[in-house]
Amino acid sequence: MSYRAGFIGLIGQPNAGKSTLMNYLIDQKVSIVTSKPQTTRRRILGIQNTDNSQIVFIDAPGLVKAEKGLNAFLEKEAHDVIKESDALIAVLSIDEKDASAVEKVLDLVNKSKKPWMGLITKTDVSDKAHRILIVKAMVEELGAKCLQVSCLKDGKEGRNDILNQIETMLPESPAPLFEDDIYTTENVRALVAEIVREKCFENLEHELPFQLAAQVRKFDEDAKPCPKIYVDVLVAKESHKPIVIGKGAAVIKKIGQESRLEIEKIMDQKVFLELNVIVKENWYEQAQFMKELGYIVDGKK
Ligand SMILES: Nc1nc2c(ncn2[C@@H]2O[C@H](COP(=O)(O)OP(=O)(O)OP(=O)(O)O)[C@@H](O)[C@H]2O)c(=O)[nH]1
Ligand SMILES: [Mg+2]
Repeated sequence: MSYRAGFIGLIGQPNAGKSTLMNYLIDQKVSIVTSKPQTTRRRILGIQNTDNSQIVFIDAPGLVKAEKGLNAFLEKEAHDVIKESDALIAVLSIDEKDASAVEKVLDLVNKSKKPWMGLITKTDVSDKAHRILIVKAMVEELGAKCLQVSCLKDGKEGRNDILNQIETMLPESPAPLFEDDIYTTENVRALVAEIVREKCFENLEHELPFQLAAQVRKFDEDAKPCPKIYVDVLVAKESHKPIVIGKGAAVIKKIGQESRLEIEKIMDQKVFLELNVIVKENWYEQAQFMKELGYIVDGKK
C-alpha cells in the first residue's frame, strides 16, 4: 500500500466522547475530558504514525447552535473542522437519548461529501446496549461503515481495528504532514492551561466552568529547583471569584494540586504551580482576548 496521510475530523454532539476517543486512538492524553458537555473549545490535533500512514486527528468542539457568545465560537469551530478535514468520523454515543441528535451529526458528515465512517462510543454502558444496533443501522443506511468502541474497556486490539479502518479513508501522500516523532502540535504551555481548565471543570458546578478560561502568565523553565508555572484562572463575573477560591482557599488548592500532578506527568519532572483567580468581565465578548486564548475569531486564530 502506498503511503497515506491526512486530517480526520471528529464530529459529534457535546459529551459524545470525542476527546476520549482521540486520546485512546493515539494512546496519549492530549485533549481534556470531563463529564460536562462543551469541554473542548478549539481544535486540538493528535497524531498517530504507522509505517505506512500518518493519521492527524482533529478533536473539535461538540455541535451546538448559538448566535453569539462563547457557544457561537464553538459552533463555528466545529463547522470549520468539517471543512478542513480530509475525512470524518461521526462520533455517536449510545448514551445519546435523542435520535434526532444522531441524525443531525450523520446529516452533517454525509453532506460534507468527504469519506466518513460512524463510530459508536461508550458501548460499555450496558443498559443502553440496545441502541448499538439502531445507530449502526442509521449509519449503514447512508452507505458508510460503522464500528463501535468502549474507550474505557476496550484494549489495544479494538484500537488497531479502528485505526486500520481510518487508514483506508486517508488520501495518498508523498510524505507525513508533521514530524513523525510528535503526537500533538500543542506546546507544553497550551497543554498546561488546558489541564488547569479540566480540573476547574471537574471541581466547579453550574454555569461557572463554562464561563472560565485558563492562561499561562509565566513559564519559567529554568527556575531552580524546578520549573515555575503561573496560571491565571479567568472568571467572567466578580461573584464567581469567591466560589473558585472556596472557603479557606480549599477549592483552588484542590484544583492546583490535581493540575500539578498531571502537569508533572507530562513534563516528567516536579514543577511549582501557582494559580491566580482573576475577574475579567465577560471575557468571551472580547475578540482580542479570545484570540489570545487561541479561540477562533472571524475564522482566524
Ligand atoms: N462509559 C464510558 N464513558 C465514556 C467513554 N468515552 C467517554 N466517556 C465519558 O464521557 C464523558 C465525555 O467525554 P469527552 O471525551 O469529554 O466528550 P467530548 O465529546 O469530547 O465532549 P465535548 O468536548 O464537551 O464536546 C466523560 O465523562 C468521559 O469519561 C466510554 O467509552 N465509556
Ligand atoms: Mg471534547
